[in-house]
Amino acid sequence: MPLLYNEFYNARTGLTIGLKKLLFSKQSQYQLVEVYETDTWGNLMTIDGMVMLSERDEFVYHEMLSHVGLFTHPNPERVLIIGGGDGGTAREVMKHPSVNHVDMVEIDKTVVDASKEFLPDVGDFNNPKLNVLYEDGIAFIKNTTDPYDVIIIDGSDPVGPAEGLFEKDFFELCQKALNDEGVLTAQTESPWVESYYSSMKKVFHAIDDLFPVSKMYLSFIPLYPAGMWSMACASKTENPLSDAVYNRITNGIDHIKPLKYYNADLHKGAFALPNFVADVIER
Ligand code: SPD
Repeated sequence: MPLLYNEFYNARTGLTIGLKKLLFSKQSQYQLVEVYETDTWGNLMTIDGMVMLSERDEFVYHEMLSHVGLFTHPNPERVLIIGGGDGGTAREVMKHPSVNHVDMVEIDKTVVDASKEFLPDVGDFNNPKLNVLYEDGIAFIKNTTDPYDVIIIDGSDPVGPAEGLFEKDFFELCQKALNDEGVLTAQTESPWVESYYSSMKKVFHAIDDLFPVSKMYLSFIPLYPAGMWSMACASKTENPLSDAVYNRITNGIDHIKPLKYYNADLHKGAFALPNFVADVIER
C-alpha cells in the first residue's frame, strides 16, 4: 500500500498526494507541523493536517498574496506580514525595490525552523530587509505604533491559532496600523468549501465596512482545497483596478522578476469573480 496524504475538506471528498516519506513532525505549543517528501510536488508542509505549501506550487499563492497589494500601493516601503512563517510571502515582498523593511510576525517558530531546513528555497531569511518576530500577530498589531504601507495576512485556515485572523476586530486593528495610502491583502480560503463561508463573509464584510476600497480576487492553487483560492485586497485610497495601478505594474514588473504566475493582465483578471463566488460574500 503506497504512502498517501489525504486532506478531506468536504466530508469524504478531498485531496490525495503520493508521499515518499515523512521528513519532519513536531507538535509545537500551537499546532502539529509536518513536512513530507512527495512523489511529484517536492517537499510539502502541513499544519494540523492541512496543506500549507508545496515546493512546486507555492509560487502561485505567494506571488498573488504579495504583488497584488504591493503594486496597488503607490510606494510601498514598510510591510507587515502576519503569519507567513515559511518565508515565501516575505521573499516576494522583498523583490520590490521600494520596500526597505519587512516585519514578519509568526506565532510559531517551529514553522520557520522546519521551513529553513526542509523548504530551503522558499524563504529569503538572510535578506537584511527582513525582521522576524515570534509573537502572536493580534497582540503585535494591538501594540504597534509605527504605521505600515502594506499589511499581508498569511495565516493558516480559520481553525486553531489562526481563527482570530478572520475577525472584524482584527481588521480594525490592521486598518489603524496602516498609513494614509495603506493597502491590505489576506488569504481568505476556497469558495468551493462551504464550511469556510462564515469566515469568508466575516472578512469581506469587515473590510467593506472599514476601507473605501475592498475586493476579492482569485488564483488557482492545485494543492489547496478544490484548487480555487480567494484573497482579499483592501485599500485606503487606490483601487487595484485603476489605470494607475495597471501602469505601475507594467512599468515595474521587470524589477521584480523572476515571476512564474503574476503579470499585469493576470492582476486585472484575478478580480473577475464567477457569480457563485460573488454570491458567497454578498450582503
Ligand atoms: N488550506 C490552505 C491555507 C493556506 C494558508 N497559508 C499558507 C501559508 C503559506 N505561506
